[in-house]
Amino acid sequence: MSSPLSAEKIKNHQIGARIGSEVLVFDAVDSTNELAKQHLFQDAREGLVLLAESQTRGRGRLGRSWMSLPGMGLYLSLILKPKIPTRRLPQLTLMAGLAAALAVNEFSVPDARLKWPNDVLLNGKKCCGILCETHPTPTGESGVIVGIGINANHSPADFPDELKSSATSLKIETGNSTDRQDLAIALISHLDKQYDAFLSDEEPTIIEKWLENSDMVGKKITVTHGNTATPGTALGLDSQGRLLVLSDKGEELAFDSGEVSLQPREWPA
Ligand code: BT5
Repeated sequence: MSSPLSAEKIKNHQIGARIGSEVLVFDAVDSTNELAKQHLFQDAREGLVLLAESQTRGRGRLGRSWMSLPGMGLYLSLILKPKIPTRRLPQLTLMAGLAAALAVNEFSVPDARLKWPNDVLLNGKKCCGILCETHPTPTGESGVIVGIGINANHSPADFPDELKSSATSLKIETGNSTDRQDLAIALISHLDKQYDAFLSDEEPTIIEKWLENSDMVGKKITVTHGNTATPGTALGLDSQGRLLVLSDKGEELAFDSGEVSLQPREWPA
């Protein structure tokens, strides 16, 4: 377990002009995304970052949970109020994943790879997940809570059996402990840069940057959406950030959400 996070120390780095202009650190919370939502409803400023030492009800997508052991990982939420067309909102998950992968890369060899839509992998296992949630603000703008969980100092024994084959941490992959304070500073700094670029760049740029940090294209995958599993080959992302797949039946499909499995498939021939 590394030393406790300090909002003062993080702010002293003067990392982000926008993201990280205000940083709050909590001990145990239910979910940093839930806490961020309360701050959003009280009209908190864009760029507010909330961090917690642990979460009792850390959440993933679709009601799933995020294991958030005390002092082992980074549990961060930030508030954005982007003035962008609604169609671009899903690209914020890609922007946050890119920033998280670049932050992880500062502490890791091999490089982190992105898996659509919201995972950061090390050696094919998940070390980080992103959860973006959109809410209206009291002033009528659209507010986005970006939640990021990164596994830093977990040992294999810290993961329950059901996560042992799919989850990993920086420590497991590199053999080194990571100072979570430094990881938080790197993450906030990359988020600030990538968010600025996202707002000012031409629309396809985020897609190109995301793809440069992913190995998915050309891979055999299975996309599960609702109750339907579609085996096929990943072709890339379209300009909105949807996953393009050539199904094994020869159809070209675009997914705006879903689960992707990269593992070798065991389908009947
Ligand atoms: C995610 O959901 O990957 C989004 C995770 C976001 C967590 C952050 S932490 C700060 C902020 N506050 C919150 O309450 N949440 C955010 P999803 O793609 O649905 O993946 C969830 C699945 O990942 C679970 O069902 C497990 O299978 C697996 N999982 C749970 N905890 C994990 C962990 N610590 N490391 C790796 N995999 C995990």
